[in-house]
Amino acid sequence: MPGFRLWPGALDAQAQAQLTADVFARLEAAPLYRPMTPGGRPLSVRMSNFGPLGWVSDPRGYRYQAIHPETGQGWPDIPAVLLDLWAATVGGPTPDACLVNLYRDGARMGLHQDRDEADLSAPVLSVSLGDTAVFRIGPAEGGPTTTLRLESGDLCALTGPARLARHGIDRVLEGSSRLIPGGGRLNLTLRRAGVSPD
Ligand code: MD6
Ligand code: FE
Repeated sequence: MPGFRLWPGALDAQAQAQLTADVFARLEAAPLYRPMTPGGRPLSVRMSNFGPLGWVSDPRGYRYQAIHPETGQGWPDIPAVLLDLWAATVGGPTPDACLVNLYRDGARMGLHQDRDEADLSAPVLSVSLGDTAVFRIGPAEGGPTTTLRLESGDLCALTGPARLARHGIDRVLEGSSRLIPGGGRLNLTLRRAGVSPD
């Protein structure tokens, strides 16, 4: 699919372990929680955010906001290594939001489009850590989808013509990695959510 980019094995074992430690340290200040869908059901994925803006969902809808909905505090900063990965892959103006997703106990994510960002021309970059996921992707307009596996250390991005592709996580192969303390899969997605300051 044009605009879908994949960098398999971009992070080696040591980089994965360091990034995982960085993420869990920041989650002390911004705990994972289960957002509610606008329809009032809890998501199976647990979430938090890093950066000036964080993606949230609740009965009022989907949006980006500067504070954690449960603690009322600002989100922790984005780990520097993630900003470096952005610069080395998709490049362009620096991201202002990093959504953290933790999949455990059969959590999955339905097909969706990432379209809550102010500028839909900026890419979204995803970093996978821990258990392998079955990622599904298809055209923005609907129609046939394909699946591929995202393994620990892989990066992928939705850019250009794939920016509004429909995508989701069918399932996570539980126990396929020992990286995450307590098991499961972490996914970090870097975005430009807000309005560019120029
Ligand atoms: C996940 N990823 O891998 C979910 N979004 O857990 C996403 O929803 C995603 O992988 C935008 C761009 C890349 C992604
Ligand atoms: Fe997404």
